[in-house]
Amino acid sequence: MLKIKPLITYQIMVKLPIEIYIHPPTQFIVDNVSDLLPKWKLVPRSIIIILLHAKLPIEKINQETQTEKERLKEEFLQLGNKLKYVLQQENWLIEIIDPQEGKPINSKNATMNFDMIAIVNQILGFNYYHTKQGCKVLNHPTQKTAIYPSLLVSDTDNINIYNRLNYYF
Ligand code: B12
Repeated sequence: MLKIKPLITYQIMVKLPIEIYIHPPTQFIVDNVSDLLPKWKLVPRSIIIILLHAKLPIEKINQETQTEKERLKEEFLQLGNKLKYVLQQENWLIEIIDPQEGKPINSKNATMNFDMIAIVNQILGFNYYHTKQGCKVLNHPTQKTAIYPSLLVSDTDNINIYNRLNYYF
């Protein structure tokens, strides 16, 4: 059962859905902000969880899943950069978190990475499981493992982001 409803938009190349959830940061993020976002002098007020629907399950490692993950990362970066541009016009801070490694794209010296799966589990309540190699993989309610989680953080509030997304996208 979903705790909050997503905004839905669509990918550019393949018309698959993108779920967008806007939420205040978790206590873990607030407590560890200097390790997660070393450039920031303040605590973020919003996190934007972006779940891109994948063409296929991505829990296996093979050429198909790697190609699909690259495509999804590109889709995420296009959306992330667009939102970044919109919010920066109004002098808000916004950070794109690299979905592969969980560190801000523009400050790789972070000493802790955003654990996407822990965040999605905590905020949205989606389950996950551990692979043999110890990676946590999401079990999305409808998509199962055909989902690509990614994240943005900002110092503006949830309502402002929500309004910008509705206006521009
Ligand atoms: C490291 C990693 C791996 C490692 C796993 C080792 C490990 N110990 O984690 C390796 C390289 C093995 C791996 C493999 C795979 N991975 Co991987 N991996 C990651 C990565 C980069 C980080 C995971 C992480 O942070 N782990 C945290 C661990 C290290 O810490 P922990 O002690 O267990 O937990 C602490 C935190 O959870 C913390 N915590 C608790 N609450 C909170 C809240 C917040 C906000 C924070 C920051 C921390 C936090 O407290 C805990 C205790 O200290 C994520 C991307 C990301 N940034 O999330 C992708 C990611 C989880 N992987 C992913 C995938 C798909 C895979 C694969 C399954 C397949 C593939 N095609 O790549 C393969 C596995 C193949 C197989 N058959 O096993 C996807 C999952 C997508 C999904 N649909 O769920 C992710 C999200 C990357 C992506 N965007 O594509 N992976």
